Amino acid sequence: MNYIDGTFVHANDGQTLENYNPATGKVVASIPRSQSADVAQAAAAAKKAQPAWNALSLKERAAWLDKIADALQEKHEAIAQAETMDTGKPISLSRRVDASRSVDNFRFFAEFGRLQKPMMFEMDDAVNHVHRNGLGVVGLITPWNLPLYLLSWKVAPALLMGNAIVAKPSELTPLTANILAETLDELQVPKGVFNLVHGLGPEVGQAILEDQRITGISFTGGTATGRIVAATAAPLFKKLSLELGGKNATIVLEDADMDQAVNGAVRAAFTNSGQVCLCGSRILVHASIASTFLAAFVAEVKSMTIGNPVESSSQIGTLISMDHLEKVESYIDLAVEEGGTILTGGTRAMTGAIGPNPDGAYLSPTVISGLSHLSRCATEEIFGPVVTVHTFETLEQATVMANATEYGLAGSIWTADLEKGQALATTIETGIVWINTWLHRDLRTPFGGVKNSGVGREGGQWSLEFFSETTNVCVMNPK
Ligand code: TXE
Repeated sequence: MNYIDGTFVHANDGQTLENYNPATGKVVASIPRSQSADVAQAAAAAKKAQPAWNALSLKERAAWLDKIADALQEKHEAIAQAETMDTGKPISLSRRVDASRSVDNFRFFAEFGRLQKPMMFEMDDAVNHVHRNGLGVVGLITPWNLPLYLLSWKVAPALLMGNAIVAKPSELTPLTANILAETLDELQVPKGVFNLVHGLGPEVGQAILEDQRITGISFTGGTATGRIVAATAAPLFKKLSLELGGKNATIVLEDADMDQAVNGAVRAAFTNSGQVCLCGSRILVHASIASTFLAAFVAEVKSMTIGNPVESSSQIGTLISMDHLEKVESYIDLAVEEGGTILTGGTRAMTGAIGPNPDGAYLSPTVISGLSHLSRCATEEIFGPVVTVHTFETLEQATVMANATEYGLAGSIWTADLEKGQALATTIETGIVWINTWLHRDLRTPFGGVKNSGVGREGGQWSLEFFSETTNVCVMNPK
């Protein structure tokens, strides 16, 4: 159901969309296929509710975030189960990452809000006071790979800074957004402050982009969609945050701790079946250690348990959909055409505790070598359990190879020489680099990409700045 002005409602015209479990191919829910009329109602409700919400103090809104965190914590298992049913990701991952981080996002921004100090700039003869207010109504558009994790990453700072929200989750993964709406409803968050409108990107998403009452858009999704978002929203002078795709390099230097590097590279490549924008989908390894590294890497990949996502033992579940599976497979075919060698994987893995399920979008983790670092498979975002491996001789070559894509989101460097690692990190065109780790997050730090990976940063102060407008009041000292 949509959640508009504090009420759960169907789409105005009653249309629906079916929502599938990618592990079984079965329909698990039906959601509204909303249109611009539904968005208009949500935007109107948000616009009405926003001034009173904005009038609360930062501390009062932070207290709301704490309540939301507490309530979501109680639903931790329900959230994990819903996320696994919607995405096909292993339940252990949904528990450890999706459900936990959704709670943490609210908890973090509550605490971070309380730490904010009044901003003042003194002059010889005057004092400037910087006031921050919410932007107004913000549109939050989120993808399917980390549904509640990414939605809550936007909802929490947006609420904290005094905004009212019109949110649209991916049509492929609507379930946990509903849990969030139910939670806010149970807590009696003022009506209209949070509105949820389900439906398709070109219909609901587009209407959010175009609605004049919505003054800021925070979008996470594919780069191609990001281009449409920017083209629609920029001429309307909406504030825009774009978190887009990635084609991140895992760079293994000759002095790396081999076990640590192999383990890290496997995690970076195959977490959530490679469907994380931060995934290390290209491994650049120093030629002198390439054969040792590759042997250990392939052995570890082969040992991963592919299975029914609801089983705690499964390390790899399904991809998001059969359509996406076919897209990823087309890249594997292309890799072979481009001269690559498949070292492991590349096949549908119809396994799991429930027995082979040809309707499940299972694909075994795939490692490809022998491709040019400029090949399509090594430069385009595949967003699946596919990693290409390339070798380099010098750090300069590693930099050139790492930078040879249109993307610039993240990367990791594995080395025993932290100074060398840090120097190399500064040569990579990217928003985030990890050294001897991957996806190790401090929520205060800036998160986002350069080049076609996006515009702007999220996290800590960056999120607060995005979701607010400042007014500088300059007060002349009395004579
Ligand atoms: O994402 P979309 P898709 C990448 C990945 C994947 C590709 C496409 O490579 O294969 O993007 O995935 C909404 N106006 N990433 O098709 O379409 C849509 O309904 C407004 C990387 O699922 O970008 C959904 O809510 N909104 C990424 C959201 O945009 C529109 C995570 C994202 O969907 C819209 C997911 C429109 N015209 C995919 N069209 C990451 N960076 O993590 C669609 N949407």
